[in-house]
Amino acid sequence: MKRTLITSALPYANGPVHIGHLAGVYVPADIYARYLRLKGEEVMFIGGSDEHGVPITIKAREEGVTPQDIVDRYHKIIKDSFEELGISFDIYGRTTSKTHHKNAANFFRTLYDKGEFIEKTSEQLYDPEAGEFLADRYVVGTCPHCGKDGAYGDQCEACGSSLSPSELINPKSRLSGSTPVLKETSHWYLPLDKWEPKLREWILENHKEWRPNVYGQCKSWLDMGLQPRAVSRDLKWGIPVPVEGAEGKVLYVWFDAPIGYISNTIDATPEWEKWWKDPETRMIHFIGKDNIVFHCIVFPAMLLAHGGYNLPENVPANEFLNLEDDKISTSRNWAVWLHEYLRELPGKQDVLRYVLTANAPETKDNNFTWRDFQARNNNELVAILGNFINRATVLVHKYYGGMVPTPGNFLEADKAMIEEVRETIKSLSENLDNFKFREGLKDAMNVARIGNKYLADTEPWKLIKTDPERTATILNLALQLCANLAVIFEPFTPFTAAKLAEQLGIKELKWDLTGKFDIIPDGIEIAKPELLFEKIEDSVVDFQINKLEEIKKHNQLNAWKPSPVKETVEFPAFEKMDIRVGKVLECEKVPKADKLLKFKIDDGMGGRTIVSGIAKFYAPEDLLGKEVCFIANFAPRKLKGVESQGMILSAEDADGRLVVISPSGPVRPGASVG
Ligand code: B3M
Ligand code: ZN
Repeated sequence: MKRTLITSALPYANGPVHIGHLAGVYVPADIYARYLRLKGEEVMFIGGSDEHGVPITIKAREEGVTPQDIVDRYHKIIKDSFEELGISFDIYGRTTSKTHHKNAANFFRTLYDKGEFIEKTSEQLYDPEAGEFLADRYVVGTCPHCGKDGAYGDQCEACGSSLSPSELINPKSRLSGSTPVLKETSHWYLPLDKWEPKLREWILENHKEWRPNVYGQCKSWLDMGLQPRAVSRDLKWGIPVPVEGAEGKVLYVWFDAPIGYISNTIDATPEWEKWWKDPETRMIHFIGKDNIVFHCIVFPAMLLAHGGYNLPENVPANEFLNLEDDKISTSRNWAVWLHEYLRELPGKQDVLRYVLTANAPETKDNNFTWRDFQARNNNELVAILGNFINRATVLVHKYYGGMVPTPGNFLEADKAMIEEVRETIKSLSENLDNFKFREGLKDAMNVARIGNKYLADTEPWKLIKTDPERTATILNLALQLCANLAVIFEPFTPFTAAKLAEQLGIKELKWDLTGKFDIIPDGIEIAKPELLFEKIEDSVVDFQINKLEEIKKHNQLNAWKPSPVKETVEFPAFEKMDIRVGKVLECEKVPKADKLLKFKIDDGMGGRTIVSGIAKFYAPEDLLGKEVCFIANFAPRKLKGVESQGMILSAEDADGRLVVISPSGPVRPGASVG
């Protein structure tokens, strides 16, 4: 293959990007692009914002601004923060561009003229007050699966079920709050079923090497049987359907967005066609797992229907990244936002890239924690990689004033080290060729480990007194190993690699330097060592962890709703419940029961024992002498061998802790509550 077109999913410009997006798509795509470039291959790396779609119009409506305002704002934030993280797009475009509007409309028109669409009329939800059809996200209601309110027409975020708007119980329009009605409308559909045999053969027969998660999802879609899919919508924001009589209709966002990859290539180069149509070009889509069907089934069907385009060679989709063991969520603000990270941890781009790759959710969902972030920085980047480079360069400065020493004969230990480095880099290349970035990063770090071991075994700091010639060989090889590290870490930690290359006087990093041990000529002077990584202190991650804790608290407060009021009861039923006030005379823990406290209560009737499950919230002495309310005619029951003659009343506070209910002024023991 001559060249590789790399695409990365176009993020919706309705919010900034977070670490989940980065770990899932942009960091691996960038590693791959940089790796191929280092190998001297021709690469085109496409990115861009997805600026259509209902989430954008909803956000605009919420803020009382136009959709264009929203996408302008977030396109800039996203683009700038990607750049600062070193994501090396050849172009970062946007789907509101003129090129894209024209290109997507032409694409649709070609399929339309070829008779590739079917036109169908169906009933869809319509807001009679607003006079608009309602896209899935514009309808909210009660989830038929979990019963929670606030489920959207396409998905319930509480339980994760996919829904269609007609399944919602008590649906409401988000435009006007009115109840939607069904109304007829006609749309264009791409008959995916027509392409099913081709897709089946292409994926299931010819791409068995795809990741199991991707292959598996495709197989289950294909096995269910493909249906025609609507490619237009009744919306105001989007690319108008380029057909007479289609007023008020736009291209469905998932029809236009992948065409955005093509449009952005057109903006990048007049030679765009060679990247899309020449069979000598391979195309790789980097995406998250929720985008698999669009990139493996729908977009390929569009390309087939159009004709003349290549299909992707691979679609290395990732699973999801969690944050501190909880699902990343934009609506709950449960995320580490890239633009905030860059502001709060300046100069630490490579640390984030490293940690996200080390924890990449390649085969299963994975987790990001700030403690792990700190540990990987301090124990790996600082203690292994930084330490080796620092030791080698400091010794060269100490013994030779920074001049690269001339090596003598290689001993067995040297040859073994060189061989091990070569083997490890070979494994690294294979891993990157197969989109195994996490494993690849391990290999890269192992090369630094080999360096540390080499120095520890050969002890040049001792030899310098007795065998200066041997010391020169060791330190020369150690520097050559540093040069190898500069190359192999470039895809992962490009800022560090560039600094290191400069320090070592390497003009251009190239993959074919790897495994070589004569990269740096002897006699040249290397720059003064400068620390490549610094330790991250507890205070830095504590700040981040506190920030997340605040968010969690805020979410809990916001999410809280009193439970629904129970069925109506008449006075006699209430009267049956005998609630009294009593005074706590004694209180102790119940042995072998960490939840239970045993109370002796003065009930004005000779006293009684009550066992209550509040030991987690009160120490025995806390309630001594306090007046509490209890149900006096509650049937006695044994708890851990103690008979409880009643039930103490309590309520939950904002942190889920039980608080005992007391009268607001003094009353006599045994007084009835009513
Ligand atoms: N904007 C969805 C997403 O960000 C969508 C990707 C488009 S790729 C052509 O998950
Ligand atoms: Zn639900």
